[in-house]
Formats: sequence, C-alpha cells, structure tokens
Amino acid sequence: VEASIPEPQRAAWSRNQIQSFTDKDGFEKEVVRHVETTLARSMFNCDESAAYSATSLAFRDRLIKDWNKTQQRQTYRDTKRVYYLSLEFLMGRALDNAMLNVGLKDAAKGGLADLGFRIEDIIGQEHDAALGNGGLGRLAACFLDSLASLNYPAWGYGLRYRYGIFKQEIIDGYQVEVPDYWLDFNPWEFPRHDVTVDIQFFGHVSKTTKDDGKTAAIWEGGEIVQAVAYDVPIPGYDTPTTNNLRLWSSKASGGEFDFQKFNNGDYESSVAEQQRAETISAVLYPNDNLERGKELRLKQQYFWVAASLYDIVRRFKKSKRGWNEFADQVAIQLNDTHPTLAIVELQRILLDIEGLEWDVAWDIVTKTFGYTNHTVLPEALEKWPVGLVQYLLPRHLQIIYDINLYFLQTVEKAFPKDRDMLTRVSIIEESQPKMVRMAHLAIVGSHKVNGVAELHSDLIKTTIFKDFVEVYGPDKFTNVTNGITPRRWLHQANPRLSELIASKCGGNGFLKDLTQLNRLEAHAKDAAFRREWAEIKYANKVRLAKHIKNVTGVTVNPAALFDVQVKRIHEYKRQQLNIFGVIHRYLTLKGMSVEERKKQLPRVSVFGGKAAPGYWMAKQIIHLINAVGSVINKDEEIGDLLKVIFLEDYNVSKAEMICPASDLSEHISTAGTEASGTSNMKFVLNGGLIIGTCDGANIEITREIGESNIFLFGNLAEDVEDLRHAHNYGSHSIDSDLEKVFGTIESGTFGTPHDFSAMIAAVRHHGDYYLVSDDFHSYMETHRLVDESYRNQDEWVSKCITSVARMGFFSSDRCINEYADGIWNVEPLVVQE
Ligand code: 6GP
Repeated sequence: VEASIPEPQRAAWSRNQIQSFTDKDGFEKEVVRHVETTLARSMFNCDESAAYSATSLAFRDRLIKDWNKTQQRQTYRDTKRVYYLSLEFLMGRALDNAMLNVGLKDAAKGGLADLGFRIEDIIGQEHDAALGNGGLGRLAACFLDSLASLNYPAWGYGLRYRYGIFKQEIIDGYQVEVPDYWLDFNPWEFPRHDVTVDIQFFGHVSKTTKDDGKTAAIWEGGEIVQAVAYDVPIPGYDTPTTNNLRLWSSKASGGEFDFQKFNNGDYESSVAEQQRAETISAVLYPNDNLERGKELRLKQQYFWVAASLYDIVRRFKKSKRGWNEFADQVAIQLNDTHPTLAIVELQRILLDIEGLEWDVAWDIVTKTFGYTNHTVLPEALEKWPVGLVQYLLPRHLQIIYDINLYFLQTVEKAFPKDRDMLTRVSIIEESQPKMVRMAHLAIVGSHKVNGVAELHSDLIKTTIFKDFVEVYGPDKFTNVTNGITPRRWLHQANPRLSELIASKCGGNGFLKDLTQLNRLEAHAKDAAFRREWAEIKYANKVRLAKHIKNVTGVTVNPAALFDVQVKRIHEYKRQQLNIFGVIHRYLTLKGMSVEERKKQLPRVSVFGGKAAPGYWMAKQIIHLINAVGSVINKDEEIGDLLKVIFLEDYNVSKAEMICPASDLSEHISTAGTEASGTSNMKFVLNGGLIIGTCDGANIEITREIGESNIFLFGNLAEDVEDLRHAHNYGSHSIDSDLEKVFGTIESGTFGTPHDFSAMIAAVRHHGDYYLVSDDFHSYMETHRLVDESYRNQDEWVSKCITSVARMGFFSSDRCINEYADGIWNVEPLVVQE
C-alpha cells in the first residue's frame, strides 16, 4: 500500500530538495563529496578511476532528480505511455551522454581540470554497457534517447545480463572470445529490491468451474524464479524529461539459499537452485541475425516479458480505469519477435486472472501491440518447438493454439477451400517437430507491423509476409525508416564538427531538429569553410591512426584514404567481398612499375566487428583479413600505399572514434539482405562518403543526398533470385580478376591455403549465395571511381558537406515521431523545470 500524496504537496517537497549543481564550482564540490564519502577515499589518492566514479555519481544525482520529476508528472497526468520491449539495448557509455544532454559538460571539464584531470581520460574510464549484438540493440538505444529528448512518456524493458556481448581478442589472426563482466561498478543503475515479480515456469494446467458456471484455466506447479528490477535513467537532450529503462535480473525466489539443505550437509544443492535461477539473466546470446532455438533463450524471453507485463498491468491498474481503456493508456512495441510471448501473456492475464471474455481480451491485446521486423533472413526468423513451449509454458501453448484456431477460422472464411493458404499462414508449422512461428504470432497479435527501411518494408510485404497482406489488407503493414540520434553520433562523437556545423546553422538547434542541417548546403562551395571541415576530418584521422598504432603496432598515414567497414561479421554483409577487393588492389599495385606506383593514392582499409562464436565462416573471414594484413603491412614495396587493419573488439565507444575518421565506409550487403543498416547514416553524418549496394537505407540515403554523392554498385534486389538460380542450374562463370585473387590465396601468399578453401568454395562451388562473383567487377570499378574522386579534394569535401546538409531525415527523432503518430498514438508530455 502506498501513501497517496497530492501533487501540490509532492511538488513542494521536490522544490525544497537540495538544488543540483549548475556550474563548475558546484560540480567540484559534488565530486569531492562523493570521493570522500560515497567512495570513502581522500582527494590525495583520487585516481582516474575514482574521479570517473565521483563524476558519474554527481551526474547521476542530477539525473535522478529529473527522473523523479518526470515519473511523478507522468503518473499524475496519467497520459498514454509507450513501452519498448527489447532483448537488447546497446547503450555504450553513459557519462559523456549525460553531461551533454544535461548541458553541463563544460562545467565538468573545467572542474575536472581544476582537480588535475583531463575530461577525455575520465570519460575513457567507463566500461561500455554492451547489452546487445549490433543494429537491433543499438537502434533500441537511439530510440530511448529520442523518446526522452522528445518528451514522450516511455519506458524501455530489457534484461540485465551479467555478461554482455563478449570481448573480442585477436590472437594469431583468430577471434578469441573473452567474457565481459561489466557490473563491477555501475553507477548508472538503481537496484529496486522492492520491485520484484515471481515468474512461473513448467507445471501443468487444470480446469476449474467458477461461480458463474464458466470454466477457467489454472496454471499450477512448476518452478518460480524471481525478477528484480534495475532502473537506468535515460536523460533527454536539453529537456528535464528523464525516462526509465527497466532491466530485469533473475534470482531464486526462495531467498538466498536453502539453509535446511545446508544444515543437512547438502551444501551443493542448496546453492544449485540459486545458480539455476541466476542463469536466466546471466548472458546475452551473441548471435546477430541468427536464432539458435536454445531452451534457456526461451526462458529468458518469457522471464522478461512476464515481469514487464506484470509491471505494466500493475501501473495501469493503479489508475483505476476500466480494461476498455487499456489500449488508450498503453502502447507496447515488440523489437523483433523476441518479445512475442508478451502477446500471449497479456491474453492470459486478461483471460485467466482478470476474467475477461476471450474476444474482449483479444481486442485489447491486438490494439496494444505493434511489431517491428528487422530482417528477412530465413535463419533469423524465430521458431520454437511446440514440445518445448508445452513443457516450459503449458498454459501459453493452449492460448497460442486458441489464437491460431480463431485466426485460421477467419482466414478460412475469406479464402474458402484454400488449404495451402491456411498451411502457410498458420502460427503452427506442421513440420517434424511442430514449430511455433513467432513472426506469425506477432503479426496476428499486433495492430501494426513495420519494416525498418522502404525496400525492406516492401520486401516483407512481397516475400515472407505476403499471405498476411492478403489476409489483413495492406494497411496493417507500414514502414518506419530507421534513424540515429545526432546527439551521440555527431555532437558527442565529433565535437569539433558539431561545433563547426553549429557556427553555420545558427547554433545547436540542429541537434533537436536535424533538418536544420540544410543551412550548411550554401557553404559547400566556400573554400575557407571546406578547409576547416577538412582540417577536422584530418584531426579525427590522426586520432584513429594513433589508436591503430597503439593497438596493432602498425603505422598508418593519416593523409591516406581511410576506407572503413565496421559491423558484425556476416556473409550477407560481405566482408569477404571487401577483403577480396583489397587483395586485388594489392596485386594491381605489385604489378606496377615503381614510377606508376608513385602516382597511386594511398589507402588504409580498416575492418572491425565480432563474429558469433558459433559462426565458423565468419571467423574464417576474420582470419583472412588478418592474414592479408600481416603480409601487406610488411611489404616494403607497397609501404603507405596500402595498409590493412583489423581493429579488435569493435563496440559503441570505438564506433564513436572510428565514424568521424572515415573518408569512405562500406555498406555492401547483397541487395535485399540488409534490412536497413544504421552505421551508413552515422558515417555520412560525420562527413564521410559511402560505397554501397542498392540495399536497405542506402537507397533512401541516395535519394536524400543525391546520386552523385554516393558510390553505388552491384546487382539489384529484384535480380538476386534469378542470379542464384543461374548459379545453381546454369553456368556460373567467375570474374577473371576474382579468380586471380583466389589463385593468390591458393598459392599460399597469405598462409596455409587450406584455411581459406571453404570461403573460396562457397563462391566457386556452392552456388555463391551472396553474389560475390556477380558484384565483384562493379565493386572494383566503383573503387576506381572513388580513387579518382578523392584526388579532387575540393570536390570531395564539397560532396561531404552537401551530404551532411541533406541528412536531416535520418534522425531517430523523425523516426520516433513516426512511430508515435502512426503506430502508438501517443503525445509528448513536457516536464516543467
Ligand atoms: C538489424 C538489421 O540487420 C539491420 O539492417 C538494421 O539496421 C537493424 O536491425 C535495426 O533495424 N537486425 C538485427 O540486428 C537482428 O538481429 C533479428 O534482426
């Protein structure tokens, strides 16, 4: 029972609280206070780590005041809230972001300097919060920033993994995975030991007759695991709105451990239950765009959605509104199919616990949920064996069957005699074993389904979800092209460029309305401006070159063209195409006379990205990149003309250093495979050009910035199927330049040829599914155009400036506003200062 305190009284208390710091002196006092009390250290032995901790705590205190105000106001006004359910939130570092969003970075910089520290060193102390794999998780993090910055009442719900994505080490050219335990000291989370939910697994279902004579299902027995909430404040930029990210941690429900067993001498099993429970939130599955169907993963999913829904329903019930108002108060977005069980769980709550009729409950459910699809790759579409769902969640399986029954009945009415249609759209796949198709369940249980870029949203309508468009009509399917937050990806990552842009755009307004970047366009032809622009790019490259030297020992020339491909390693993203291209470049240089070579443009090819630990081919690609680098980087004939760098452990904070330093970045997926891509947006926004295929958001980037400002190549999505067919059933001739590359690898130039034979065989003998050979020629031709273009620096820099000026569309603010209007139907709620 909570005391109900009237809003005016609450507000008065808040006003009387100690004021947060607003300047350098106030900040210093707070740091000293935290060092001496919270950390129990003296300022005489305050090292960088302690200074980081104290600085973070000082900012955390500030955030928490705004957080309280925001939550109180949202509760008091009781407007509709958005809940973003995502199994991944790839947040990166929090301190720099908090300082900038609150607007007190300069105060902190000055204060830290007074205390003898450089702010960059202090920021660098923070461990990335790496609770995600790649695009999907980072998108969720950008969305949280935009939701808060735009003052939407919104919560994120996720899992508090003890181990985030592994740390990648490169040993002898191979990826080695090291566990990333990141929770040693995390000032950004608040444990809420009072906010717990008991989550049930296993057991059985029995029927009971209620007073009104109706039967109801009861789910009994099994095992209970406790979910404990940890809250992370999410500050908006230039607004007091501070939203909440609630992450659940698992714990045995019966307290610490079983003393009874302990006293009986059975120590091991007394801790076993505890350990089994804690396993649920122990580790993030390290697969990107791949589902492996592991039981523990399904447990994670249910644990997290059940805790989140309990919380959401509890909050709704406090408002004392009727269930008919639920969907007016609550919008839940499913970030891919990972949280699809939430649909079933809400139906179960309304039906079994709240006693609503099926149709009434189902109407509420479908009005509440929206589903975002992030991939068309078949290997990433989630399916769970019926038997496993039955064993783990027996009541949920019954409900899934009922949902399917009612759904198929309506389909049958609309498509009488079309049995194939029923088989195709069914939530249950009649395979051996039978499977629950999560995407089908997500579509049936949501009112809107969206893809993440135009091409992708069209593709889901014409391929994987084609039948559902027939069933529901086209309006249920929509597009929301992804975006990125300009706060982190420009202002924070590239402060000098951000400042230069501000000087021409009438201040920092572009950080809240990115379309204001168009004011830059007029300056693309201004030689003095271009010089300043180029100087900043050069400084960013010098910084990356230093990092490369530090971590790899290789010296690279910052005047060379920096050509970057950083993202998860995946055959569809085609890092193999890139490294084959690098080998081709090397062979071309080797074949030149000394005189000819002198005329060539120096290049640095930078790669970075993790391979899923079980993805053998991706690991081979990493090995080849490193093997090629170790030969080329030592070749004195080649010198600065070509360097090949693999940067280990690519993550958010490294991306913040790499993006601003690229001249050219590679987004070269097989057409039709990359749903959107978001790093393409980050690189262009930081004044780099891109080489890419007509895929994902590259297409919309081209439309916005203009064809002459992007290097497009390769086959189109509409031709992919025919080409694949031809590889398998027709003749498949391989580009002669690519054959030369293969020949060089096979001659042992880069070490034991056998190591790379599978990569070559995939192209030559196994149907070249990713169309490497089909696109190789136009890829190399386009790189030649890049070289030519880069020689004319004035024009190159103009292109970069023009492109940045036209990137306004790709802010995640635009994207969140589209979700809010078109899917969630929520309004911003401004929190007064
Ligand atoms: C990714 C897509 O591969 C990427 O193209 C997109 O930009 C990103 O989602 C955000 O929408 N998908 C995943 O990471 C994934 O695992 C199941 O999808």
